[in-house]
Amino acid sequence: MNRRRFLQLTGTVSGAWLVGGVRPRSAFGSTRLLDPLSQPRFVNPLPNPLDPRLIYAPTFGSDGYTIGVSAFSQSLGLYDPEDGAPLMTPVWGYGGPAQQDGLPAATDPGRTFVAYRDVPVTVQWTNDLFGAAHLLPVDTTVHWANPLGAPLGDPFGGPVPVVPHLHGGHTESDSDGLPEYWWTPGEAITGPRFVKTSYFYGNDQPAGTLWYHDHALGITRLNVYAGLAGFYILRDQMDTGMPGNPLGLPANDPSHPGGPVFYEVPIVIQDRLFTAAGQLFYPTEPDEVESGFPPPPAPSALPEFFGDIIVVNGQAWPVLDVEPRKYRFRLLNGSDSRSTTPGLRPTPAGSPARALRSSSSVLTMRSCRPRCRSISSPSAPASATTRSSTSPASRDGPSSRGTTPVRPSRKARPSIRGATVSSWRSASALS
Ligand SMILES: [Cu+2]
Repeated sequence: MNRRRFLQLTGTVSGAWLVGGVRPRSAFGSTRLLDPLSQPRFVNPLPNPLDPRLIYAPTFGSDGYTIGVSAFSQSLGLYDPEDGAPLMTPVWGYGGPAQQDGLPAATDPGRTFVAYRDVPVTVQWTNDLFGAAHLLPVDTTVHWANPLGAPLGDPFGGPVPVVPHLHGGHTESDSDGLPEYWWTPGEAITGPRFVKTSYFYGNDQPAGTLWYHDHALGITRLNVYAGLAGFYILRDQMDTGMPGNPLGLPANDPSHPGGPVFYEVPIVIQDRLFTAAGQLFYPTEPDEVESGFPPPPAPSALPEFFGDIIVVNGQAWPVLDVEPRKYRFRLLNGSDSRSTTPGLRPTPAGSPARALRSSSSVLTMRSCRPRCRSISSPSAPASATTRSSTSPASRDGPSSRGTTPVRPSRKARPSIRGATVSSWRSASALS
């Protein structure tokens, strides 16, 4: 059996464990996790990363941005299995300094950069995680940023190092966010190859779908998992993103006379584990203890990670209202290890909620004819402090049994007659 085949098999097996709800208990200790079967599916509207309110606005000049990394809480579309109330999740995110339309400044995933070929942009990145320890268990026994130079295996309490990287970008080395270019809040401590915090992106490459994410040494997986990732869409004179573009691609038109229309939809798929209280959970795995040797320090890094709740554009198992027409999707696998074979298939007729619950679908599309009246995308990431009383779950009232998924009411949610995006398999990796 070659290595590739071995990885395929083991990846499939561990993925199946988690999706089926059977977990290797030893890995998670006594932590009570949120049961994926307790969560409603396909009720959270899918945010569109190209909604104008989710696109970064330049903050200085026409080509400059100031983007910070900060800690906050956000609704990822999870609900308390007991009473249906939305759960808030402490996350990290990227964000600009200004509030936009009352939406939070920082979001998970981060807002979208829309850049143009051969038009360079400058981003002043800041690390605003002042006073924060890491949200997740840091393995201090591996080669990592280790800002305090602590002895191997010592617990880590901060300060948190970050460094952003534009994935797929043709970027000058000093702005490429290599793993040893990190810095802590206020640039108090910097990595051994730190150069600067104002990054230059030349954009001298073909139009395409890029993404940006954290890249700090030895904790990239954790920082991305905490929320530090977002889209970077590069356009050119052919792929303008405007209605009537030379390629004839479906495009968005927020100022369409009949109301805004969104026919171009970036989609980032990420798998997560959550505690029963809605906190991000990342397992630890002590190495095997061989007799005669002292137990190794925990936590130690996992070879792979598979979450059992699928989050798409920052919302768990969302739904997208679509018209019977062509759409343009840009797909990004933002998971750690989970593989994805994107595909569209018709939603089974009948009771879609029940049929889809056990499927591998990550996103459902609900058809509306002839025109989607309310565009689902503007619902953006929920604010940090409010609990919406009009969320799909709470609108249906409390669920009587803890494990019963909260279903959308028939009145509020027309029956699903569309398509689903299914996932699993193939390969992804964070660079
Ligand atoms: Cu990358």
